[in-house]
Amino acid sequence: MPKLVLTYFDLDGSRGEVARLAMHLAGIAFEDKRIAGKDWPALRDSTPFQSLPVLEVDGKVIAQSNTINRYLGKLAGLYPKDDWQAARVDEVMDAVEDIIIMIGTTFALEGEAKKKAREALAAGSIAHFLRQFEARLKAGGGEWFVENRLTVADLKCYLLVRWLKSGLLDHIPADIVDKHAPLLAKHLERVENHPAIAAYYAGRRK
Ligand SMILES: N[C@@H](CCC(=O)N[C@@H](CS)C(=O)NCC(=O)O)C(=O)O
Repeated sequence: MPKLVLTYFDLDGSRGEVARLAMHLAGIAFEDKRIAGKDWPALRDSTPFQSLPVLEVDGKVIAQSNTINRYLGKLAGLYPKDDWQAARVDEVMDAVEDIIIMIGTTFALEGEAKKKAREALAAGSIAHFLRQFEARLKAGGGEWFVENRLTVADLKCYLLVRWLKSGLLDHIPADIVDKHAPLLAKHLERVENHPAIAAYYAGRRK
């Protein structure tokens, strides 16, 4: 196994968290380098695309979260070997990324402008994407997206759903997932109750 160092912000979610969960699930040793917001400006230009996460593999650096998720998914046995199943995993991960970007654009807005943009997103793209994810989960058998087992697609979607249901996003109703994609709400519980994931977050709370 190569020497792995994952650099991401010091938060238990968002773009760097799939990589952490995948490595914990597979019992792969890695350095979990967590960056405080105040230290980011000094680090920014030393990263390949002025963003995190980045992964060092035996001293070589690779960026872009879904690229990292695929690479680690392969190391962790959480990514299909079959090209078509792999494409189905990629489709979910890239669509989740699209939604994260759409929500991200609203963070710079304030007051009524933010409210309008978030409400439009909730009624439009978020609802639509959730229904599409639900359909893919159903097509995969209802429990996991592909191959009847947990893959990095499940981790990526789980983190989005957890964020949407958290109530932390003003003007995006916390019941949006239950309303449009009840199978995804159950999927969140399935991932959260996975013994390795439950143990990981129990450890993080200590
Ligand atoms: N396409 C990139 C986007 C990375 C990205 O925007 N990361 C955010 C954190 S989730 C970041 O580094 N923000 C700090 C900044 O843009 O200055 C990926 O998927 O890794």
